[in-house]
Amino acid sequence: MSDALLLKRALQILLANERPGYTIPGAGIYPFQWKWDSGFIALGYSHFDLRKAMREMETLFDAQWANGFVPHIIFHSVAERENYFPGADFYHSSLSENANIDYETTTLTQPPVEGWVIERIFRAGNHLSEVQEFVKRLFPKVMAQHKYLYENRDPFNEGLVYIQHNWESGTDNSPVWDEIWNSFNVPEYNFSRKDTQVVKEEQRPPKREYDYYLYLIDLFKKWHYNDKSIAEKSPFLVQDPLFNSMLVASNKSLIRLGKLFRFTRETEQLEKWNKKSISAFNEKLFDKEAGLYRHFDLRAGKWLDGLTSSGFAPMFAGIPSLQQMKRMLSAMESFSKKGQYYLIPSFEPDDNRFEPQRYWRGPVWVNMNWLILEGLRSYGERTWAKKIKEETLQMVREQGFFEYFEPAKKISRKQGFGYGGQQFSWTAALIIDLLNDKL
Ligand code: 2M8
Repeated sequence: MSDALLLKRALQILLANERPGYTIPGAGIYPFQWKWDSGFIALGYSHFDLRKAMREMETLFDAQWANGFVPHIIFHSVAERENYFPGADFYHSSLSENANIDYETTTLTQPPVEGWVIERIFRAGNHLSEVQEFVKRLFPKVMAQHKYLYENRDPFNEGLVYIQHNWESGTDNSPVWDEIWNSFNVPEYNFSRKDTQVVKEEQRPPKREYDYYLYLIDLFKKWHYNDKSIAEKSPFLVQDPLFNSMLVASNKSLIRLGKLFRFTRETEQLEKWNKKSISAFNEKLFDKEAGLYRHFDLRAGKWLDGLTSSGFAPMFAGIPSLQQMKRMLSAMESFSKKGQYYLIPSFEPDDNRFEPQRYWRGPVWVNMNWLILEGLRSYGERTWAKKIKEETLQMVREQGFFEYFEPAKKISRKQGFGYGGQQFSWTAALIIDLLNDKL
């Protein structure tokens, strides 16, 4: 497929997934607005329609809570209620004193990509007063989100924030969570899965894992979604390298924007937060032996077992030194299984828990590839960045605009399809970005 055709398809997908004021990640499987998906989607829009890009972000922040928290799903459409589980009635967000009263949302968040997304939108249209006004309007909202995170998700004041649920990581069923699930018991829940009606079971998390996901939310409900109680009592409390990288990268973007738009007090605060975050990041999460960053389990007081593509995300935020970055390249090489696999599988292929088709347990994801290649480029590592870019385009050409992708090149060539949802928005949005890129 030519680049022109690929671009045309990508544009068609984004527009087909567009709903009034927001864009769904994928029809059938994800029928509402998702937080970090909206960030990648806005980036795609910024190449051809800045208004759509700005609107995607504005709609997301309309659902922000009183305490700055930004929920991970906004259940805009009543008509789609029956098509997704767990929905608004499971979360029961009004149990929290901070919940948004105008929108039905979840009570969990997702990686804070908004700061750097807004900077990219600004760069795409900085001469336009409409875009400048957008930045001025959104800056305080993103700032409020960061304040929420630093003040409520960092109980030991380390500069690293924790996630309270695997759904907050974005990498839902990663094998790194397995040992947490093995550390406690939960009841069997009775519910009807919606995801496995549209995607094959072997490409989604098993039912027993969903019981754990739901149980955590039930615990939080009991505590009225109070972060203090969650930090004190919940069995799941993790400092995730992807989530924290997005926070640091967004801090940096806000610092640059804050200087331009004279948010002086905020900029000083962001600089303080970031200094602390970066040094804690390198001291606590970098695994010298493996050559990449790890997840830290605050309950068990140790790294979680397993190497993931999230461990490469800190490059996007400029966190590793040049020397650490070089070390990460050899880790990346080993994820490629001597070139047999497309870069970058979501989980280390030599680990016996690796599953090439199952969601975040092995397949390649376009958003992770994009973040990592942007990170490499910022270090001047053009060869690797280009390699990931080309492999990503090739994989999408062979398999289509799927949610996630078969890593083995041999199988990809023959099979002609990927996994999970089809006509997937962030895949399309980021392909638009890659095709517009001069790398
Ligand atoms: C997946 O997560 C949702 C829950 O949030 C699900 O499985 O129902 C993840 O891949 C997540 O990162 C993504 O934002 C979401 C929508 O694409 O789907």
